[in-house]
Amino acid sequence: MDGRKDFLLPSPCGRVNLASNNHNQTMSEYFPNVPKIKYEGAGSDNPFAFHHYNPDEVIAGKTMRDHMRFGAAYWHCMRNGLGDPFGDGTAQMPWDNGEETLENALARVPVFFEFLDKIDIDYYCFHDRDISPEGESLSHTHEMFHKVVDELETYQNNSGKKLLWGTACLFGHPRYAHGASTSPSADVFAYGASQVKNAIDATHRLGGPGYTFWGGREGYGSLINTNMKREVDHLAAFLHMAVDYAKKIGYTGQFYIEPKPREPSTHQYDSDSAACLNFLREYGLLDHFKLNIETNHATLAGHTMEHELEVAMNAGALGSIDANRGDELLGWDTDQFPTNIYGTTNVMLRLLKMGGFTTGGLNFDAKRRRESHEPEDLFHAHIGGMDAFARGLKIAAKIIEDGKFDEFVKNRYSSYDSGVGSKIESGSASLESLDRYALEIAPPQLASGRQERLENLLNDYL
Ligand code: XUL
Ligand code: CO
Repeated sequence: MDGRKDFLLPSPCGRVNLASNNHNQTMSEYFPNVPKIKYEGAGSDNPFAFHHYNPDEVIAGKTMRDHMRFGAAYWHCMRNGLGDPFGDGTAQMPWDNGEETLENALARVPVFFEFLDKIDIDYYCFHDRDISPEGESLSHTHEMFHKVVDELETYQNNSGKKLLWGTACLFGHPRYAHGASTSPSADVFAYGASQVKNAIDATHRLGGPGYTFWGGREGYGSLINTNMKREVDHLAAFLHMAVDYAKKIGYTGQFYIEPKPREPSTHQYDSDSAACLNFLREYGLLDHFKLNIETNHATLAGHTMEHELEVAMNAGALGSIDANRGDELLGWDTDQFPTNIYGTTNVMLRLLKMGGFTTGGLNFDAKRRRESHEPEDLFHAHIGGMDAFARGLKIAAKIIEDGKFDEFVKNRYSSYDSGVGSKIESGSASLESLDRYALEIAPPQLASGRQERLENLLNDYL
């Protein structure tokens, strides 16, 4: 369980400690103790500086900024009170009066853009309900939503900051307790469709190159009351409607599905990369969707992040990344900031090999720990994540340039480059021809996989 259910709902949980009632519309600096974060190099001991992320430095033919396309998550930065299942929120947000009003929603926008400016992050992502509240009716909800979208558009235009992707929160409100497109209620399906229509409109208007579907409740609590076949059919119908609507309004952004195996559902239909790809293929959606892979979701699925990335890449379907990490001692989606250089190196290795992002980026779907409740902690958290990815990028570029791993792996499969192996790969071998072949040769001699040697080599780069 994570804190999002506390802050995406107008629930008292997680909001209790936020209201300080000293919100001041004319305040120009919401983070007065934090300077604009700049690169100072590895020798710096300034905690408000990048020690490794140098946005304009060119690595492997591109600036770090262009490789990374870092994004900040509106939900974690602006709406996460840092509550957990056992306690209320702790986050100090002096700009937020804790009310679910349009006025308070609008008041958060300049804070977020000051944050983006000071942390030097170019992109952001949001759910509809992060940026604006539920209203008295669905039309009132949409009306407030588009007013905040107007405000975001103004701030984007004035700052040059960009939307990476938009999405609709189809998991927070109690109406989605049984799912949205997979709810047994067709009226709930329709409400979800209405939210998605408006969220796609907003993403289109804000120039977002991507739109994400994360189906937190698109799964089941138990099969005892579930018609899985109908639910999955409905999920596919929902996504087809989104594809059709995008076409109709001329939105050419990339749709993403974000896999996660469970939490809050017991089983989420988009459980991992392979399950998503199979679903997309089965329902004729593969041409319209790529995957947004999140590290902590890979862990929950019992996979490494590298595994999830490679499954997606091999299908030409790696679209974007939600950057974070889990905690080995906790079995849930802790959404911690990525600080593990092994992890970031492994991600950047795949990304470089893929040729980099087109529409996607590295969105920090990550939150501070509950104890890191001061506004400046938002900066320490993102600085650490950005520096960790910068180091991962540099290490990965060097590994690729040296080519030692690639050469080893290439040699490991070289028996398929000629002779019987190339016949197998080209499809010109058969069980009979291989039977004749195998009977004639000496028993196969196996070469070592040298896993430990390669692990040592990787450590030499770190
Ligand atoms: C939930 C999660 C979501 C998606 C967007 O675990 O990762 O925030 O990224 O809905
Ligand atoms: Co995510």
